[in-house]
Amino acid sequence: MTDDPDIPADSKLTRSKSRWAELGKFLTGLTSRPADARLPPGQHLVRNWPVLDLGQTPNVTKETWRLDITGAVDATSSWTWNSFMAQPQETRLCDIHCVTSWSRYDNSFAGVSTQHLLEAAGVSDTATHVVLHSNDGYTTNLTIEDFARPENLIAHSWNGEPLTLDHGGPVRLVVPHLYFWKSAKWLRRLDFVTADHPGFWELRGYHNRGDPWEEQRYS
Ligand SMILES: Nc1nc2c(c(=O)[nH]1)N[C@H]1C(S)=C(S)[C@@H](COP(=O)(O)O)O[C@H]1N2
Ligand SMILES: [Mo]
Repeated sequence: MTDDPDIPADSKLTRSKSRWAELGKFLTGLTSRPADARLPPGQHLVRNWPVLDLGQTPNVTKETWRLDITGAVDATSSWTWNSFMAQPQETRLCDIHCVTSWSRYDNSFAGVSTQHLLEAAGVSDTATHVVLHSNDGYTTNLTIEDFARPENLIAHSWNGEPLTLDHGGPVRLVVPHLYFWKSAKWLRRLDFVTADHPGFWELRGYHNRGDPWEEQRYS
């Protein structure tokens, strides 16, 4: 059923993941990726880390930061910095692919896995999507299966240092398998929903999913 050692065999998430596997939900996009490819089509490599956002940098501190978890959940909850840092912490290496065509290799992010959040927050089996809400008013949408990928992090650090404000500190999402606009900076609220609600860029001509290996840039 599962061979992921982080997931208890009987958990709600495991049951959900088993159902998704039966439905073949994970068998999209990446199947067309050449075995030896690292740079997706149309991308070029950069060594710096560009800053891209709506230009409204909210000044959120660890003390004032809250992450609300709402919608299709057992009970609405809100994480403070201390309760967030008390969750199991992971460090993961990933490549970043921005839809504006830059890619950056070998980024080490640290934080809490989205799989852990789904468990800890008691997200309902009825949730099909999540809408990420940020302190700058930005929103973006993900399916639950894209949100639940084992490499995704709710991240507070990059390459061993706290995330700078420019890059979404104190806390941002990191979803490496999709274009980086899905990785919301200045995370404020996760709203689990039972229908799709396109976000800021998705309502403005960008692809609803954004798989760089399929070049899903525009809708
Ligand atoms: N809150 C918020 N998150 C955001 C954005 C934004 O404008 N606001 N821009 C997105 C886009 S388009 C990109 S490419 C990445 C850029 O992240 P970076 O500035 O850390 O490289 O953040 C994404 N997350
Ligand atoms: Mo972007």
